Amino acid sequence: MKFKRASLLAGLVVPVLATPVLAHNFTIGKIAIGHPWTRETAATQSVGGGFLNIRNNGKTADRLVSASSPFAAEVQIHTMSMDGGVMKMRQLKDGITIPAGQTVELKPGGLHIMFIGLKQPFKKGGQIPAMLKFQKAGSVKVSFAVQPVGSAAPMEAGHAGH
Ligand SMILES: [Cu+2]
Repeated sequence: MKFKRASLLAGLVVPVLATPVLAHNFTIGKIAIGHPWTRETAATQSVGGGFLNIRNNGKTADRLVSASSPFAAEVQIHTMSMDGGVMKMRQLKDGITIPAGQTVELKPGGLHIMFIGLKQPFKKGGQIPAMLKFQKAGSVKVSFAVQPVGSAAPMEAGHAGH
C-alpha cells in the first residue's frame, strides 16, 4: 500500500499490478501448472478471468480442453486480442494446445480462463477451486488465488459483453 500512496502523491496514475502472494503449483502427468490466479470481483460482477502458466514436460503436445468450477455456472477458455483499438474476446472451443517442452502463459490481455455466472463474488485472499481437463494428462484440481483488483485491468472492458 505504501507504493500506491507514493504514486498518488507524485500525481501519477500508476497501475498497481497484482502480485502473487504466494506461489502455488499443481502437476498432472507431464503437465505442470504454475500459480493460477484470479481477481477480486465486485458484487455486481458476473464474470471473472483466470490466469496461469501451463508447462508441458512431455515429448508430445497436450491440450487444455475444458475447465469447470463449483464457483461458476460455466468456465470457458478464451483468447483476447485488440481489434481496431477494442479488446475482443472469443471462446476457444478446441481449447489450448500446449506444445511439447513448452510453457503457455494465460495472462490478462491474452489467453485466459473465463469464469461465467459467478455464484458468489471472488474475495481477495480467497481460493477458487477449479478442475482443468487435459486431453492426454487428464483432469487436475487446482485453486485460483484471488488477488486484488488491478487499477489498469484490461479485462473488465472486454468482458462487458458477457
Ligand atoms: Cu474472457
